[in-house]
Amino acid sequence: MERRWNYKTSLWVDWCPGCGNFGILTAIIKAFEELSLDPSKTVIVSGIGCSGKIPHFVNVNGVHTLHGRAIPYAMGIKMANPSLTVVVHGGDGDLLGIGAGHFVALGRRNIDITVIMHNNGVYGLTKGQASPTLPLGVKTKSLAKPNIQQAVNPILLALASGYTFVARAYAFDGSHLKSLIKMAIRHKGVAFIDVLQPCVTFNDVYTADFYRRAVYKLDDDPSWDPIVRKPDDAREKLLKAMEKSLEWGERIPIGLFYKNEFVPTFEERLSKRIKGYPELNPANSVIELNGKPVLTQREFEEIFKDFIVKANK
Ligand SMILES: Cc1ncc(C[n+]2csc(CCOP(=O)(O)OP(=O)(O)O)c2C)c(N)n1
Ligand code: SF4
Ligand SMILES: [Mg+2]
Repeated sequence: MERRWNYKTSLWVDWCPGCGNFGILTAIIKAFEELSLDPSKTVIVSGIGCSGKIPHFVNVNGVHTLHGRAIPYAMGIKMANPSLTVVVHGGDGDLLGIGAGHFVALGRRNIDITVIMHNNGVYGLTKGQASPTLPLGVKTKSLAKPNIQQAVNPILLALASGYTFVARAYAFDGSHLKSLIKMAIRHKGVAFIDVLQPCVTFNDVYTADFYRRAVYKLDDDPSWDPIVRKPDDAREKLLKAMEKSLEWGERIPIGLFYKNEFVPTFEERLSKRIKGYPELNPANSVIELNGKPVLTQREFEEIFKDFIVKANK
């Protein structure tokens, strides 16, 4: 019989009413439900920001770590225990400002985790400064003058860094976002979803009204086929995705830009160097002292009992 889990925690969700983060939270919970992910084998890792609060609201393992450092935590978790489903949630400041180096490194490694970016164009938690995705010359209400820096293009950066699944979604198109999250989690390799997320408090330019008018689905074009079906197609599909990623303004494409499962994952590359990996990994290795385990399972559970996630059924 299929197991049903309750993925909602009972904590009060303290985002501003109308925030796009609510759409992302609903979509991730629905995706987990439909994939029937075991909460004890699933981990959400976040940085600091309004977006970073999400692990508190989803009843799976969660790590709310440092600003910009969600990706290295997630990489460590996945490498130590490759059987886990690992999902990173980060803000645009978190992933593409302070954490940009880690974002690029993860693409190069192609570790089998999913990165979901809450892209609101601002540093929401710290009162609306321009984030790395706010275009040059745009003035949101908390900026004294128009933005003096150029924006980075998250889709283009992900493609150039080596991400093997790259998509964009809109926070208030819940069923579309949910299906992309499911595809991203199932994808073999590193997946990135850039989620356009209205910030009702600080971003009065990229509002829900603006996105409702601008976004269109790549899928609506029957000739759009972003999936690499044989290795030789990769270059052509990558170039097409890069070109498509430049479209921004009155019309903004959402959907899948690129998917390539022919690139070996980091786990596969590592297994060629480390005997027994990934079956034998730090999470299931016995740590011995003088031929005896340092901790038995019971002792371990006793020490860490406050941290063990028990799913509500
Ligand atoms: C090392 C470090 N630098 C700066 C901060 C201050 N800080 C906290 S959240 C944040 C930016 C949040 O913006 P974003 O990542 O886009 O997340 P959002 O709040 O928009 O979801 C900053 C600069 C911090 N907590 N730690
Ligand atoms: S400040 Fe913006 S991003 Fe943060 S909770 Fe409020 S609306 Fe959402
Ligand atoms: Mg932000």
